[in-house]
Amino acid sequence: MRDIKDTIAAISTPPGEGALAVVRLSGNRALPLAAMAFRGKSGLESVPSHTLHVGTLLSASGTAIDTVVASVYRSPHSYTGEDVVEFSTHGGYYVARRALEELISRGARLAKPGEFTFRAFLNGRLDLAQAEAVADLIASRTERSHAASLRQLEGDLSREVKGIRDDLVELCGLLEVELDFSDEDLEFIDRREMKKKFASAIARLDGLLSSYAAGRLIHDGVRVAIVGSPNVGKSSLLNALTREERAIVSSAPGTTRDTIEVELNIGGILFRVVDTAGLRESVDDIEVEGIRRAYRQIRTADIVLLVIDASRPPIDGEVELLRRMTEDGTIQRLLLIRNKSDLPVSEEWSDEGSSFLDRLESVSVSALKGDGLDSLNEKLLKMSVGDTQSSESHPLLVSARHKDAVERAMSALQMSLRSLEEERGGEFICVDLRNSIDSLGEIIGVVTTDDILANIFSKFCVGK
Ligand SMILES: Nc1nc2c(ncn2[C@@H]2O[C@H](COP(=O)(O)OP(=O)(O)OP(=O)(O)O)[C@@H](O)[C@H]2O)c(=O)[nH]1
Ligand SMILES: [Mg+2]
Repeated sequence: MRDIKDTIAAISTPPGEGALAVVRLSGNRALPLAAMAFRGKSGLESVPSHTLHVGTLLSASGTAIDTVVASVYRSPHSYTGEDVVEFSTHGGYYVARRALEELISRGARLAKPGEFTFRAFLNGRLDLAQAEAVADLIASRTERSHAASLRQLEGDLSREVKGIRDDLVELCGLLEVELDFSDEDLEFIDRREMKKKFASAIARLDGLLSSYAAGRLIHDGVRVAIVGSPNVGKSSLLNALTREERAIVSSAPGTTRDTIEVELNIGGILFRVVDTAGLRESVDDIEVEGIRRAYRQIRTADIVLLVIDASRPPIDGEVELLRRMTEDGTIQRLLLIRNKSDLPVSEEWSDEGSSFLDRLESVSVSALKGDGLDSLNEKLLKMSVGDTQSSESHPLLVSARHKDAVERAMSALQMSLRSLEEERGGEFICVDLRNSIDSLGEIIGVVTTDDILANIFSKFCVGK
């Protein structure tokens, strides 16, 4: 994909019937290739950048394919930094494909996934974190994930990473000069001053790392598992949250077997809520499998909603089950749902044995009547993204790749600081400092490998 001599072409709109489709062309020969297939008032090769031209797209034999609008962007002022022509054709299954074939038969090459954005990266139009944000922006489905990817595209994260990296590069540079004069025992920067700079970089990296807990959930969505004993109203709760009869509800315990997943938008965040089989000892093979699946959901959930039927006393083994859940260190966040609040509360939930439940975050709801759902939604939001606001000034870390790089940068920086504190030689401080600089460089693409790039751009759609 690093070969940027070819002129590439692709359909940039999704397949299917629609009013318009866009066929995009980028590269050295984009203008002559487009001009060959286009008949309009002016020849496309000589028109100025950022202009639109109505005309006819022609096959090699001169027959008309479609009436189109050609948008012309000249290098370097285009998305890719190269000459770019975009043909807006009529939509549908045939026309855009036919137009693409025509451009390819005249010498363009079919673009690989993400290749336009890859060229934008190679030509310095975007850094790597910004290029990744393009894919995220396209994939975003809620207000908050959209806002996060837009901010990353605008360079929020890149600026912060570059700022920290520049400071470290400067430190490293001074240490290296010092090493060159090591015979003379000179110190170019005061060690106290240096420690301050380290502390500031560590604090900034720490800020990024701590934004990841919320950033990941904003980016990937929040997995919520609804669990509890049979018949407590788990499926009713799922239906109430979605305002749809999604899962079967019945008064017979053991109704739900398979897991049922729905997606909800709460406060601009995507929640993937899963209803599961009621947890109990069972000899029924299908139910046992359902319960196994329920436990799998519990292990992978970001938030577990532990549902009880507060209108009846605990059933056999239920208190024990609840206690196990609350003590299970693998469960990240637990919210107790006291369901059936439309009925009188059973006193037995206040017994000594159940007092540990009072220490849990909880909410009373009636899945049947829809009471308490607003407060449940509020708690879900607070437990997942806390107080992070979409407009907050600190950049968010949303991708596992970035978090991994920041973690490596942090541990190298801490090792470097230790060398400094132990008053070891400048070369020791520098080795780790350079590693830290490189890790940060991976985020914005100053340091990359073909593997990293292939991995990132292969996730794009063709035509972007
Ligand atoms: N009064 C009242 N009844 C409810 C409420 N929520 C659920 N129910 C009733 O409780 C019974 C069980 O509801 P489900 O939603 O099927 O319970 P479940 O936890 O999914 O049950 P399993 O799938 O068998 O584990 C049904 O008869 C519901 O109508 C509620 O808030 N108030
Ligand atoms: Mg159910």
